[in-house]
Amino acid sequence: MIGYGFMGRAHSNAYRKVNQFFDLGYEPVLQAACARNGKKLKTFADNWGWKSYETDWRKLVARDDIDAIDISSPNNTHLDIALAAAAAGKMILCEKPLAMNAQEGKAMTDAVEKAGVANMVWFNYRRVPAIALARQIVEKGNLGKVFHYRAKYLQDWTISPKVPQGGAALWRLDIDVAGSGVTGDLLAHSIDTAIWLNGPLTSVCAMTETFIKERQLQDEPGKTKPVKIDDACAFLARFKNGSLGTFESTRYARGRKNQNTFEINGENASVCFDLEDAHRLGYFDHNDQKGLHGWRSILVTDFEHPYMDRWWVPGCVIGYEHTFINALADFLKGLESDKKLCPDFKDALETQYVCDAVLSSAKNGQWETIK
Ligand code: SOE
Repeated sequence: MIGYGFMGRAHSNAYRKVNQFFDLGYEPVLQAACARNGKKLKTFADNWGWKSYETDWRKLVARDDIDAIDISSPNNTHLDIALAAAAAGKMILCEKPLAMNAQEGKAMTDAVEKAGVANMVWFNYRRVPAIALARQIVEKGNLGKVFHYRAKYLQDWTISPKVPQGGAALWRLDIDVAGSGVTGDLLAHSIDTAIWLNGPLTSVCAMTETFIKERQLQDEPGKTKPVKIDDACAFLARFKNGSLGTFESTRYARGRKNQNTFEINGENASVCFDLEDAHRLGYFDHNDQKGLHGWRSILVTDFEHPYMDRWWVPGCVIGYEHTFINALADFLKGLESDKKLCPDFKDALETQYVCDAVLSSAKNGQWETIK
């Protein structure tokens, strides 16, 4: 595994737990962790039980005792690592967004396809049981014709102009490392979920804003640098199935810490979800008995709900970290069958095309068609 930040911890936890909760033919071995800062890396590796560590990712990729590479490092490192790992015949589990832009994402997708290596992207929210239940409801056709898809992804941690950019944790604010702001970081999640639940988007029209134009550099005290990322982004979309979409994301919604929501309105029923109330799925069924119509709030913890037979007894909720364990279990199970693993690089590339179209629409003020 390359990287030891927030995602390095979430993924390490998944590797350690997955076989305790799922019956799988494969068992991950925590063979080596990799990052540039050897001292911090050792502390991290010892804490999570990684057997060894490397400070140069090229050495890690060259090791023949390693079958899979997990890319948990910042976005500007994904391309080179993925190309090298694919060429070395390793499986790849890559953190989202797939790449800095679609051009990089396409090169990565071509490389894994050419090498024929198993690959996935950690769009963990697909593995929230309530979201997976929404997918089952959509697949059963309960919604009927879909008219509207509405998504929001709101946070508030960059409102202070004192928050610096760059360096560990704050690389998300640095365009050269992140590739974009909320579009790649947050809307990529919303778009991935939307494509999964409602099919492909065909065109978008977006606006973005950078509220704080200049920030101090975390690693060079006293120096500042212009901020080039999108702090906020809102876009309209058309879906292939004829429905209309609205998407909004910001890191300036005071009070919203990680509010990831969607609502789908169909002719027969609607579903809605809010990550801040993650174990519940809202469902409205127009076919309910007259006079008893109303939104149900389904507590998604029963054994028949997605993933929940693997966890506790009904009523006992699971959390954020479990979505990564569920995702890893699906990946490992996929290795045992011919079924396409998803979301893989190809799926994530679709999301990347939408992100690119959103950013260029925001620049040129025009509707953009999705490739
Ligand atoms: C950003 O704050 C972030 O950590 C994203 O990078 C994650 O993908 C998201 O799930 C939580 O928020």
